[in-house]
Amino acid sequence: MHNIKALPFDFKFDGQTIALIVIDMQRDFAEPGGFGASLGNDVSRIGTIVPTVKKLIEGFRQAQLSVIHTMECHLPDLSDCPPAKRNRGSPTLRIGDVGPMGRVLIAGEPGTAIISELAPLPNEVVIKKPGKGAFYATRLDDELKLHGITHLVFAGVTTEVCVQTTMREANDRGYDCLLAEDATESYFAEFKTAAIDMIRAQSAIVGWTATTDEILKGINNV
Ligand code: C5J
Repeated sequence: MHNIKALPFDFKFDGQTIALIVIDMQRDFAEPGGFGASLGNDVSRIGTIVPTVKKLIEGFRQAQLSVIHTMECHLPDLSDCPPAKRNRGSPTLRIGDVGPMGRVLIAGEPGTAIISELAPLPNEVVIKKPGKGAFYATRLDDELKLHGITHLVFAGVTTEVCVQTTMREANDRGYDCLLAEDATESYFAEFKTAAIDMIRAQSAIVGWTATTDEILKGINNV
């Protein structure tokens, strides 16, 4: 049995049953000219976690544990993008519009790609997701079951949107979920703090949180 020092109490798991899910570390959320910026956000906050997310990914790879990446994106014909999502608000660019990094949030476009420092290896699962949650309209649950995964560590962006939505979906499906506090970020500092508090409140009602260093110690049984 492995043990990670976490809040609100230690997170325990058996050897190969744990996987890392890196949520939406895409240029569209982290760079000027992408989807995040089109909504009026200061995207510079997202880049600050790249070294920590990289350290976490490398730790999982070295421990020969699964790393799964997700990408929020849509088909070029937008058939998987509900009008309610595309037409909401007054962004400077809507999903599918042509921006400085290609068509916003469209699969295969330069801006939709995962940040190069965090690029998936050829053997790693990449889940393209049309929603905020990574289980909605994807094969994620099947992939996890196929590999006997019961425990999930989460990193990525944004804490209170795609990360938290996916953790809630996973929790409802029976996975034990742990968020790497310093490997997730939001455009809003207060939303990140609130999301972390919400997740681990009420005896881990959605899941646990821990630092990347504690997670790496735990997966290596240090
Ligand atoms: C958002 C995400 N914030 N990955 N997506 O639209 O959190």
